[in-house]
Amino acid sequence: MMQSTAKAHTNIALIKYWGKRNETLILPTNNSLSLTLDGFYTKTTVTFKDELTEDIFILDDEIISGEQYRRVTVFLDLIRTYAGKSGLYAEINSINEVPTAAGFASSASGFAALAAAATKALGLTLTDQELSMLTRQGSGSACRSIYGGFAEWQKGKREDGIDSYAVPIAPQDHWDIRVAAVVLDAKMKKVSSREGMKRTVDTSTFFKGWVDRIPHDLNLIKEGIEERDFEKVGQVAEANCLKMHATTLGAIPPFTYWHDTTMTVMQTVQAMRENGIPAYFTIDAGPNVKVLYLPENEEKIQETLRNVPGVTDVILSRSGQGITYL
Ligand code: 2P0
Repeated sequence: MMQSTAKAHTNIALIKYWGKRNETLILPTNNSLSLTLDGFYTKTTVTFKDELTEDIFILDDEIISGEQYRRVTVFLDLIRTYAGKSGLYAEINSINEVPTAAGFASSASGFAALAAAATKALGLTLTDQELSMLTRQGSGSACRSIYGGFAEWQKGKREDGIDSYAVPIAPQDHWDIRVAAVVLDAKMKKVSSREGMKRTVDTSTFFKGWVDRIPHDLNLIKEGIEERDFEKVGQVAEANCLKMHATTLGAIPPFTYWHDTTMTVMQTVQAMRENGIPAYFTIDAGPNVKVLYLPENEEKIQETLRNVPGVTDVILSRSGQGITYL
């Protein structure tokens, strides 16, 4: 039977992907670097069946239609073409263990699990780089979820995108660094990351400054990861996040993902540092905050963050594994 099940974990970017140079192929303007998280994953079974006349996508026991369905079938078309199996449709059954409230993009673990299961079901044997390159075309950040631990998405130079994929930087067991996802009670009008990064590339006065500084941040953070230097990694990650968010303020029209509680959590993290507890924040395209910390400070970090007014939950995670087949 042409069936396979794969599990992929989501990842948090410490050097952010923010800007595309090609929207169709999903080619980025800058390299990014992330930590895969063990707490959040998607498990997907893909079954290709001769009798199907279209794909069926079931997510958490619900049949999906609309834009979410379209993105999945367009991505499967790409894999079918790659495998020379056009006209062969699949049932896709996914379970998401990524709480949407935590503000993690389930698209990262979702497209990574889908790419892995679909290619395996079609009998393709791909290298991790080939799988990452394919996965990228489903959702950019997903190409980093092929690997456990730390991974870097190399933007590549080619127009056809075959040199744009993620590579492993350090495995899951390299370093027990942890992430607290701080969930806020923040109801905001959403600017999707796709729309937000496009507006920034097209209009933000600060975009050039963002791109220019990436090589510097990447070099430093890679040194920090290798040396397991928490301060170095934390400082670079926090500063990189602030620069990414600064670009949105220079866009036309300007926008921000921050809520007043976002600011309060950021200040709480900085205050913890002043009190001798090392912790650093990073924020994606939403109001929630992710806090980097070391195991010995877990209790204090969790308690402090839970006590911030407007914080509804704190979800802890460790370094996670890459793609696994079940
Ligand atoms: C990241 N984000 O590096 C950055 C930081 C959001 C902020 O990747 O359009 O869902 O599917 O390639 O991967 C979110 O963007 O966007 C994202 P597409 P994606 O994690």
